[in-house]
Amino acid sequence: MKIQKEQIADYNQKGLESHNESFDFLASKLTKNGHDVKTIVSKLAEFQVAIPSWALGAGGTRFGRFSFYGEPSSLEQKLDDVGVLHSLTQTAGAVSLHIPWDIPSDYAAIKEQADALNIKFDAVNSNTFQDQKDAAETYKYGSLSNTSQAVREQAIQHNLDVIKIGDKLGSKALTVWLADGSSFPGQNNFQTAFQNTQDSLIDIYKGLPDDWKMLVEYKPYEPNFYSTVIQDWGASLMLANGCGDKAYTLVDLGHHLPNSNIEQIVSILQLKGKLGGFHFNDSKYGDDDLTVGSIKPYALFLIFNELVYGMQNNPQNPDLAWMIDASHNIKDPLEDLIQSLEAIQEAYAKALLIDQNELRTAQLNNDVVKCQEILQSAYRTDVRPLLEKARLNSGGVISPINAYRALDVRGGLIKERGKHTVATGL
Ligand SMILES: [Mn+2]
Repeated sequence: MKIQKEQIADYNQKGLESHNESFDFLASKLTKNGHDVKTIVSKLAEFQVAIPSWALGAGGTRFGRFSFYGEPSSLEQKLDDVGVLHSLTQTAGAVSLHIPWDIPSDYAAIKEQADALNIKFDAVNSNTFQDQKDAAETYKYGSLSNTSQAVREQAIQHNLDVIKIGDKLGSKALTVWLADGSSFPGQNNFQTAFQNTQDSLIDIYKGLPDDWKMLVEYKPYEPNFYSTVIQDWGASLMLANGCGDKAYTLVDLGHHLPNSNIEQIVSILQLKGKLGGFHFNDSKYGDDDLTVGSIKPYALFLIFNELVYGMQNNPQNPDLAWMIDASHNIKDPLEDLIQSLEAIQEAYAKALLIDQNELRTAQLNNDVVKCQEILQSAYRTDVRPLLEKARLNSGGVISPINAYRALDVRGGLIKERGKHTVATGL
C-alpha cells in the first residue's frame, strides 16, 4: 500500500488554515524572543529516525501475543509499512533490520524498493538471544560470553554474516545486544564471562569494514534476572574501548534501572566521543516497550537538551544512529510509531528552543532558579505547529495520526494482506 501525493495534498487542504494561524502566532512570538524559526524548522525536517523491522507487528509478552490484522509478513511488506510512515511523517527515512528474519532473497530488488520509498538502511541487528532452527549450538547459557568455545564461534560467525548482509544493502553499523548473563548467584564467573565477551567482540570488530561502526548496547536485567554481562554504560564503554575507534556505546532508554540519570550518561559519552547510537522508547518499570514520551516526556526533553549540546559542542563524537526500539502489544503498531516519532520531534524542537548561551551564563553565575526557568520555559512551549510546518515543507501531512485514520491505512493493509498475517523478527 502506498499513499499518493494527491491524497496528502487533499488531506492537508482541510487543516491548512488552522495550521497557518497557529504557526504564524508561534513563529512571531519565537522570533520576538530571538529564535531563528526557519533554522529550527529545517533542523526538524532533517532529523530522521530509523524504524526497527520488529516494531511493525504487534509485540507480545511471555503471557501471550495478540496479533494485529494486516501485519507485514515479508521484508518487502515491512519496507512498505516504513514507506507509509515516512510519507506521512517525513521523519522515518530509515529502517533497521534484524537478522536472521530480514535476509533479502533479492538484494537488488530490495534496494530498489527502499530507494523508491526514500528509505535508507540503518544499523543491522544480530540476534544471539534465541536458537535458530538447525543451529549446531545453543545460546541457552549465553552467546559471546559462553563458556564453550564452539558456541562463541557460532555467535561470532553470525555477527560476521550480519555485517556482510548489511554491507550489501548500504548499512554502516552493526548493533550488538546480548542477552548473556545469569539468573542465579554462582552460575557464572563474572570475569570469565566479561573477558570472553571482549575477546568475541574483538573477533567481530576485525570483520568490520573501515567505514562501519560497532554499537554495543547494554541492559541491566532481563532475560536474566541476577546478572547481565553488559549491564550498564560503563561495561559497554569498556568493551567498546577494548575493541577500538569504530566501536561505540549505544544507549537504549528502556535499558536502565528506574530513575537513572540518562541525560548525564548521554552527555559524558558524547564528551568522550563514544556515544554511537540511541534507542527511543519509554517505560514505567523496566524495558516496557512503551510509546516514546508517553510516561516521562520531561526526561526525554532533558536528554535532548544534552544531545543538542553534544551535537553543537562535541565534534569528537560521530553522528548518532537514531532508532525507535519498542514493540508492544495492544496498539496498532503503525499508530504507535507515529506517536513515537511525534514525541521525538517534539522533544527535539523544545531542546532547540533552549538558549544555550543564556543557560551557560546562568550556570556560571550559579543562578539555579534562572537555569530551571530557561529549561522549563522551552519545555512549556507548544511546538507542534513547528513540527507541522517541517512536515508540510517536506511533503508530509499536518497531522499524521489523523491522516492515517482518515485514509484508513490499516483497512487498506488488511484488504491487501488479509487478517491473519504475522510479522516476524520479534
Ligand atoms: Mn534497544
